[in-house]
Amino acid sequence: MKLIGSYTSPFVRKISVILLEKGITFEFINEMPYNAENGVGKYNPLGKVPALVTGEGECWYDSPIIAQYIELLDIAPAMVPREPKAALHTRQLEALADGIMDAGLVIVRELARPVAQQSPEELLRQREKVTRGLDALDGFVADGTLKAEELNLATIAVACAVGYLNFRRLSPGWCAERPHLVKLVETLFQRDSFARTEPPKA
Ligand SMILES: N[C@@H](CCC(=O)N[C@@H](CS)C(=O)NCC(=O)O)C(=O)O
Repeated sequence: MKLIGSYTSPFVRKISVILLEKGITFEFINEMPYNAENGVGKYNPLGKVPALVTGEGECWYDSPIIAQYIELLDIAPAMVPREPKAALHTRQLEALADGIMDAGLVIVRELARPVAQQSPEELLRQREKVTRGLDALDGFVADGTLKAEELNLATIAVACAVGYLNFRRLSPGWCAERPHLVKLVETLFQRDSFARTEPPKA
């Protein structure tokens, strides 16, 4: 199995963590999707990472689909509950975490533009998504919807989203008033799978 990805992508990290936790061996093909010369389009017409190529040559994207494909392999530990509605709840939490990653990515891209071309309105819009998303996640940990001691697709996605904000220093004070979320991500960050997929220091 080959995972096409970059070491800084939180979506790729989510998939890497799942594969490591399940003990599935894979080859990592490092591609930089934002570089002019990159081979990502061979695997995903949208030119985005991650993509997963199976031993049979099937190619899967994007990260929620890859996560679903991996669950089909039925290798423990299960990352999604079997009961359909509970599974949908888990996937919705994944979508929320992925949305925070998307907003973070837009902020990083916007800040990479010359200052005169940056849109303060767009930056604010995206920052509000991050803030509301983090508030919602903190509430979900507080009410027990998300549990720090549970390893599943939702908790992994949440830790990857927060890990990305930390890595890009996008929301430096996020932990000040979100103690429940802090506990969840600190628990996840202690796992070997997270240590092994930490984004490279700049
Ligand atoms: N919804 C996609 C998002 C993936 C994504 O945005 N990946 C970024 C890297 S973090 C990318 O490859 N961007 C390249 C581009 O947008 O051209 C997923 O979950 O896989």
